[in-house]
Amino acid sequence: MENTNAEKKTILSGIQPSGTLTIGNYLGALRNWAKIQYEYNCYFCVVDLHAITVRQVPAELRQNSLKTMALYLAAGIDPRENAIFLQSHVPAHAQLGWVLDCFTMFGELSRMTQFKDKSAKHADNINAGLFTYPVLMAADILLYQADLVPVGADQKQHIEIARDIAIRFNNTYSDTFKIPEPYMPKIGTKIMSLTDPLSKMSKSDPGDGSVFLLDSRDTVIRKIKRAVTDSGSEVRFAEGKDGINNLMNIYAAFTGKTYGEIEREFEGKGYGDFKLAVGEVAADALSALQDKYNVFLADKAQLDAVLTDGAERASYTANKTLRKVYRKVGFYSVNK
Ligand code: ATP
Ligand code: LTN
Repeated sequence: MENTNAEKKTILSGIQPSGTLTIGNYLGALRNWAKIQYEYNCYFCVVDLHAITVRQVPAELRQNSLKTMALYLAAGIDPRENAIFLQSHVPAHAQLGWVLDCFTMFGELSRMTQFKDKSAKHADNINAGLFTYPVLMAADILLYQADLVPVGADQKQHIEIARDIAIRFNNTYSDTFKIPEPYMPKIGTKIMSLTDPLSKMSKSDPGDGSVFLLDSRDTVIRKIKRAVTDSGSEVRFAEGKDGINNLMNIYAAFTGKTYGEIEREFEGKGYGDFKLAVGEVAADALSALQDKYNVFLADKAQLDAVLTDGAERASYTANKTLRKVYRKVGFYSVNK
């Protein structure tokens, strides 16, 4: 039986419109949102404020925001059940972000792996937003009193800091924020780059390391065929075989097969056969997604309607939390 809204737990998650989504975003996050959307009260956000921590071309950012939205819908996220919205349409995110900046320590932000990685990648633009990124993410989550945050493994550290900030705020005043938990899939939680299986597949990486959700069938198959693997030939999940392990993870995530089943399926066959099979299951899944995506992207009026409705629903909840926070920290409000 379906839970009523009041009994349902709350979920919030987001993806940056910083490029075209990858199969990492899909398997680590988006696909799981679609699976759990009816069991929870969900807020799914396109985090455009986060995206400008890295310089974006304005016209591309606008387009990528709509494309990301259309991919949410194509993945099956139902806008009648869930609030789907752009972060910049709900000013409470930036407003709470500022308050929480004052409850976050320089030292704890300095330890964030994503900050270290991104500041190495963008050494010419290590801006303050890149540094305080996790605080804005904490605001995203805490505004909705989210119980769970479905993300890939790379975001675990950011959810931990969101918890620490929430606990600190609650201890300073009184219970204000729900303390959120990460919610990660068992398979597909960290898809690695095809060209460097020791680093995460990422949508802002140019080149052939990432399979993008809008890649053509030929491109998907070509990229996977050329994926870096070791010099062996046996399809087996084992330490040190990072490239093969990653492809097995991708294959398992798309087919639902276990590693044991995959090993048996490819016994006596080489990496070539295996790579082709991985390429084909990925390409099949993406082509079904792309057909739906094209329909959603073409209907701009519908996308705008979803965004308007989503922002309205999100603002209602977000503003309730923000008012509470403003009152607790001591901001004066005029009696109306
Ligand atoms: P960017 O390259 O712009 O930093 P990204 O590809 O790392 O972006 P995000 O927008 O930062 O993606 O992440 C959106 C969601 O996708 C998060 O929940 C994140 O954990 C998940 N995710 C991102 N990359 C992967 C991956 N390689 N494997 C599994 N999940 C991933
Ligand atoms: N930091 C995330 C994107 C993100 C997010 C969020 C995820 C921003 N706000 C709130 C979950 C909940 C990322 O870089 N992957």
